[in-house]
Amino acid sequence: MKVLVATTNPGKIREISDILSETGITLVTPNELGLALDVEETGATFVENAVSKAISWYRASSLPSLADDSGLSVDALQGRPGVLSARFAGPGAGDSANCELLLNLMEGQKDRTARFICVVALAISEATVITARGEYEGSILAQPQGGNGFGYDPVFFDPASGKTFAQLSGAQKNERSHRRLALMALRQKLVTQCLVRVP
Ligand code: ITT
Repeated sequence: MKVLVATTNPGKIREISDILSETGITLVTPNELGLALDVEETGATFVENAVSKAISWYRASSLPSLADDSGLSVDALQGRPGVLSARFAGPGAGDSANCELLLNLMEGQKDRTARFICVVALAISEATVITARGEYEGSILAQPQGGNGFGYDPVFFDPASGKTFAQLSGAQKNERSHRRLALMALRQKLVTQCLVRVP
């Protein structure tokens, strides 16, 4: 099955490609097709945004399109930044500005529990979109640590490894992340519906 990785985020493309490399799914990137698309994210939920991105890229490419809408949900901030994670510090804000704003808001907070959430949506036609969700719980540090990954990885402490996601190698993060859990759940749905074979 040939699938378009329907995202403009290079960190996501890298992780999705690595995680799915062990499946029978062949991925193509927007760059490889010479496609560029800016899908406005107006949904109130990860599912709404993921489905809307998957359908938009499907329309543009006529290929099965796999979108990812994801973000960080912080308990002490009532789930923020949530669906606004990419633009928490304003439109066009970069990863370090977003992390800095988060750390400022978390100053003095005792409850530092947070979870990464990822919803993947695979559009296989205009009318058929399969979704799956993954969540991974950790906590927010007071200072960034580590240089790997992207987004909020430097401030997200993973209790299982005792490190931030940015201190893990790509392979270590991909062994357990919210993105892996979502993609494996999606793969299971595809296998159940006989859309892919287990290699
Ligand atoms: P596309 O819409 O093109 O896929 P995007 O980066 O705008 O790219 P989202 O709207 O889903 O995607 O926002 C996701 C943001 O959530 C991302 O920019 C990070 O700030 C954060 N995020 C998601 N997954 C993450 C991860 O694994 N590690 C760190 N931060 C993550």
